[in-house]
Amino acid sequence: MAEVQGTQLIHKYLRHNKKFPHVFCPGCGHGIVLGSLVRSIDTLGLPKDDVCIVAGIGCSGRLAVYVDFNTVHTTHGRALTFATGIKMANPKMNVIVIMGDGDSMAIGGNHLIHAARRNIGVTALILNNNIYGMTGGQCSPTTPSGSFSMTTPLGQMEQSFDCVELCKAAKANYVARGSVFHAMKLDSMMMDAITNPGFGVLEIMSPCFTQFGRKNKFKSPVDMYQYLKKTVVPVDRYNGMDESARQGKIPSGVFVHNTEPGIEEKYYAMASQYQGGE
Ligand SMILES: Cc1ncc(C[n+]2csc(CCOP(=O)(O)OP(=O)(O)O)c2C)c(N)n1
Ligand code: SF4
Repeated sequence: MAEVQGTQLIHKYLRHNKKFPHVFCPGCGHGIVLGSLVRSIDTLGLPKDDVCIVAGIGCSGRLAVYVDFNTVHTTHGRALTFATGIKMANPKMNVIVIMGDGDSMAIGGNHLIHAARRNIGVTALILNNNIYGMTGGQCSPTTPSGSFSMTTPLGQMEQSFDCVELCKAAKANYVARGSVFHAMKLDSMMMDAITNPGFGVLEIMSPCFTQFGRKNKFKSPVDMYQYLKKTVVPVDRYNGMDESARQGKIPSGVFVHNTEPGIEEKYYAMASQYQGGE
């Protein structure tokens, strides 16, 4: 049954006869995000023409290439700027932005905090693999302190960003974190994020064995999924833990759930007022 549904979704939503085979390495988490995205849009019943996927550059950015919606594969770090323009021009469009941790929090970090501050009505999916995957494994703003990368061969000396805390501080309307190990929960968070008004962020922990795992003593991609199973815990459980039990754990769930309308709604309401509408 699930297999039949999977085949139907492939035919309905993927550019299966044009853009495949895909570029993802065996065990890459990004393909699971792609599955979750397609299932979520299908379950929500959004017409394909009412969805626009905007992505930056990176392995994560490739997701936009594979799906048969309105899609824009933009420049590294600038996906949110394109998405902002699309949403302001066409507020009825469901605009979903896909970025890596490098894309969203390094080169595009300024756009992330201002999209949150502005409350533009787009959904940002941040695929966090703790590394620059596509370009060979340089450290990113979420590479944990002490871990190894191509540019930190003796261990990362800098602190890392916590995406959820960053977006909370920047006043995003909706902030959640999931993982590709918990795929069913991911589907429901993704639907929640897509349907919530204003700026929504869903951070998704998505392993990259090729560029991060191998350098950090993971034996295989499976080892990385087992790590997610052990370390990603529901936020309620996390909040009930003492400080020592929290060490190494990643809280998951919904952290902010406001329903403030996006700036595009306020803008059009104001425009109509000044054009003599109300
Ligand atoms: C303006 C610009 N700077 C740098 C690059 C090179 N570049 C392409 S992808 C990438 C990093 C991708 O890492 P991330 O955003 O974390 O995505 P991932 O590949 O890990 O999914 C970089 C630095 C670029 N294409 N354009
Ligand atoms: S390099 Fe990493 S992020 Fe890129 S496809 Fe391979 S496993 Fe995925």
